[in-house]
Amino acid sequence: MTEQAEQSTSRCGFVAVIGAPNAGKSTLVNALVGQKVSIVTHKAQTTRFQIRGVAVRDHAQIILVDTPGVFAPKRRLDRAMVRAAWDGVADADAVLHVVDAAAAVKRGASSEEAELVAEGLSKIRAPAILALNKIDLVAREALLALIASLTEKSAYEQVFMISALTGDGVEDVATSLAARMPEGPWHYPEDQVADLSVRLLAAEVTREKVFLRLHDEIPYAATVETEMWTEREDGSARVDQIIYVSRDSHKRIAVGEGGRTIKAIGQSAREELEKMLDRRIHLFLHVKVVENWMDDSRRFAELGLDFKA
Ligand SMILES: Nc1nc2c(ncn2[C@@H]2O[C@H](COP(=O)(O)OP(=O)(O)OP(=O)(O)O)[C@@H](O)[C@H]2O)c(=O)[nH]1
Ligand SMILES: [Mg+2]
Repeated sequence: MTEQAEQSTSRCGFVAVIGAPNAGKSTLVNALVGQKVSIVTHKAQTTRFQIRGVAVRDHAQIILVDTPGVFAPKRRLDRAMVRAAWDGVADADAVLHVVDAAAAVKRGASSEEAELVAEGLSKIRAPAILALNKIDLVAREALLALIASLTEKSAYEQVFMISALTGDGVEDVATSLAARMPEGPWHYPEDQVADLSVRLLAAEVTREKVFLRLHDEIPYAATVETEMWTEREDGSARVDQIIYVSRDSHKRIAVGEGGRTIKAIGQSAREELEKMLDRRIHLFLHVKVVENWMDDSRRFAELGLDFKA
């Protein structure tokens, strides 16, 4: 094949990955990309802004737009997150709707979130694909009833039963998405898997550890910023980050007795970051109390969130 002919077969497009909080959207994006680009926790509302992961299959570059979960928003940050989720859908070539099958079977397919997603899907032009996720937790018979009720609510071009965690069915989703990408040149270089800056990625990794280590209300009211990134001559980097919390009492919990909690958060964040970047990192974490960071429009803008959503 000549170079020209090979180029003409290249395809590239956007896939918006949407669904209720905790459905497994980020886990699926990571599985499709083949490495971690978006943080994952057992808590709802982990992803706060759009994250692009890049998967390549059959000459097609599939740009997966991981989005915050769709739910009925109450706070300003919530509203901006839900807006960011739907913004990802507007220009997409396909929409991948991820549903937590285990949760849906337990409580019945309909929920406020399910209704919100169904309503949103009814307004879009791009073809929607349903990925019924977490099938490792559900009996096959229960899935059929669930599919019947979900396909009644929205028109899907295809339905997949998958486990983003074990990888079961994930390649079938990849093949389907690749075939749906329009012809055109690739947006990203061959070896690029994500498009967030290393500073933001590092902040996200630490936020994941904050979510995993601290319980209840603190994670939702906390944010992480990379303040400084200093390259060292020996090839390592010094990374200074601030964990912002909204109250003194939260700061005490985040730091922990004798600094034990913050040390553990720092250690696991550093280990993960070193693995992801394949280099040595010296991570310095500081905890600061800022009462109203959630009402700071600058912070929203940095994450591509709409302050007035
Ligand atoms: N058993 C099982 N657990 C899964 C599967 N996929 C994801 N999970 C778990 O579900 C939880 C939520 O996963 P995430 O990928 O963070 O979900 P999300 O939809 O991105 O959540 P938000 O960003 O909060 O909207 C994590 O604890 C995952 O490990 C799966 O196929 N099977
Ligand atoms: Mg997520």
